[in-house]
Amino acid sequence: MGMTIAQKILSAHLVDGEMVVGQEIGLKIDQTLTQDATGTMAYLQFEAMGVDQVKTERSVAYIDHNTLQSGFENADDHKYIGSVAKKHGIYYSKAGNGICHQVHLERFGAPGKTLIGSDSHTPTGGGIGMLAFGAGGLDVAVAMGGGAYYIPTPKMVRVNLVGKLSPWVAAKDVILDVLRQMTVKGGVGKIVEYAGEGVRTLSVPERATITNMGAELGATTSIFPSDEVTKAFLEAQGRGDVWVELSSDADAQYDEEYTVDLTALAPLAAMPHMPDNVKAVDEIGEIKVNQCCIGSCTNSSYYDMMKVAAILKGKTVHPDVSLTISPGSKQVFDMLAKNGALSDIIAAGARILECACGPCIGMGQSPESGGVSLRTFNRNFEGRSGTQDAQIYLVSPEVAAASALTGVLTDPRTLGDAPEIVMPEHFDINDNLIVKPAADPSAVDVVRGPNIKPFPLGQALEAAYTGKVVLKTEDNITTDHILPAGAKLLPYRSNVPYYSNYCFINVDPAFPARCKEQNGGVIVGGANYGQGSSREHAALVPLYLGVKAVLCKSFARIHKANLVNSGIIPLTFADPADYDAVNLLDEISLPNVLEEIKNGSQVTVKCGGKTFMADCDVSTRQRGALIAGGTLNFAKQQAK
Ligand code: MIC
Ligand code: SF4
Repeated sequence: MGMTIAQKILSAHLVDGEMVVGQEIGLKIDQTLTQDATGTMAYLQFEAMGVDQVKTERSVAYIDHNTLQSGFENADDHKYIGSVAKKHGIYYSKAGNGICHQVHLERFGAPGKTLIGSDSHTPTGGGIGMLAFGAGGLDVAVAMGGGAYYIPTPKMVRVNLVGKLSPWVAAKDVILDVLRQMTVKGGVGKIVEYAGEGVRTLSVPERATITNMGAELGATTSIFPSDEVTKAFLEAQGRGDVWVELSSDADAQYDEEYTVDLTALAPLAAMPHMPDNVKAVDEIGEIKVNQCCIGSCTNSSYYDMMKVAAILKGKTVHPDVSLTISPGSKQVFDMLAKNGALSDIIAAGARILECACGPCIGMGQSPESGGVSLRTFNRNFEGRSGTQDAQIYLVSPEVAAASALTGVLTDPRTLGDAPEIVMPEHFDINDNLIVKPAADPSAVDVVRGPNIKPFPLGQALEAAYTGKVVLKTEDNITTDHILPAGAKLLPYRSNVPYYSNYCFINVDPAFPARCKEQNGGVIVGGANYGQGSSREHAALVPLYLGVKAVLCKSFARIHKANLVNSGIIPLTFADPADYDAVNLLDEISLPNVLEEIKNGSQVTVKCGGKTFMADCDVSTRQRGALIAGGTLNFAKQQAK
């Protein structure tokens, strides 16, 4: 039987297990990346593993999230990451060099290779035919040490792209349409492959916008074929030698198929507060806009910025709108400066931010109270912008720039002729913000600031567990709900004890205190619990607060893996109706949990006067980790 592109890369990297849908497989990882908000933990875990030099082909540590240095904390983390990178064979991309996914695509990614990154948008690499996964920091640490990365064998989804995008319609509209069709839960356990005649009409940055936001589908990853367009992009980056052709076999089998008619597509927007709450811009109408933010790992390429500059050229931003621009990388920024496009953007009245995540993660630029903000980003979860009642819409750079000029949500097709952007034959290459690892690692001292606290470790599982239900949530709880980010809290990513005071703060402010009073307990959730980011703090902090299990209707993939890594038991209701029988502060017990987890059977739950069963759908390897109280404990046991 023929294979899909993903299946070809998976089988070429298979080191453990069998590729049977749902069964766990272990993959050899060629490259890793970290960013600074998850990187400190990942490197502390890497150090705890005692590996001297990374065993990957390339590992890169980026500084792009915590770039607002309003105290010593972030700068100390940068210093720690820089020194640990230098010592252990990791390339270090300094603050100012750009957003990890954009820079990695430009300077390191390669078709046919595997990449894991401690950031959920790592699948951006799928834009050049790389099999790239978002993962928890510990998984990245293990891969840096040469260990396999484990995933349940995914189902295959094919998205057929038909026709060609019309003027003013963008790659962002393609992925918003896919989100409208598949929803934020629709991709869980699946790899999304793009195919069809429309593929060759899309440039690499457009493809990368689409694979980037595949994270919002909950997909394991997304991937495009590697073709002549990919080759031209890599050659323009001076890296034509890493190109290989990749396509699916004609008789490859897919579990699901969707179609996007590029020609018929219109400008779209994801309305507050979910990326799949998608409507056509002309259907939403001319709502008044307070802020437009252009950038993020979804839409900050040279191609995007050139479109924006052309729209703004010779015009002025509406008096009631604040427009921010964050180019995705130093390469993009520098090229805009050299060709004059930056001047067009500045002259129109945009506020230029450094090339980093910035407003996307609430690192500044929170909108005014109740403000409407149009963003070219990938997530519009409630409160993520830093303003709890802000109304965030996700749109293309074209819609954001057009609306910044008019002051209302604007269909750019009303602006006349669309700008034609030609991809450069040569990008400007200057890797002077990438620090190479030390030639003599023994001469490097790792620098640890006072905010860097040890990470919590789980306890071995006991025969039975009894505790209280410390929280009951609805469906679609994001990791931003579990642990908010933003400028005020991100500096505490390396300080779990402090960060724990903010766990679920926007869902139930009493949660941290309740956990302390009850000595931890069990969290009960709805469907798609833990969607969104890869931040393993969303597991490590509950672990610190004594949470022993999360019982919900279903999990998002990365969060579930992070829970297991931390030693928190992920349970799903065998009968979702039992969700209704469980209430906050009920006593909950798992009377045979150790035996049941050991034997791979369902877990008995007693709660609210009822006894019911829960599934613990994990692999044999993960059962070992749960019994040991987390993956690090398990690895140490096995090493004995
Ligand atoms: C995000 O977009 O939510 C982040 C911040 O990039 C996260 C990682 C983190 O929480 O540090 C992600 O997407 O994984
Ligand atoms: Fe950074 Fe936003 Fe991309 Fe996350 S989604 S990596 S915060 S730009």
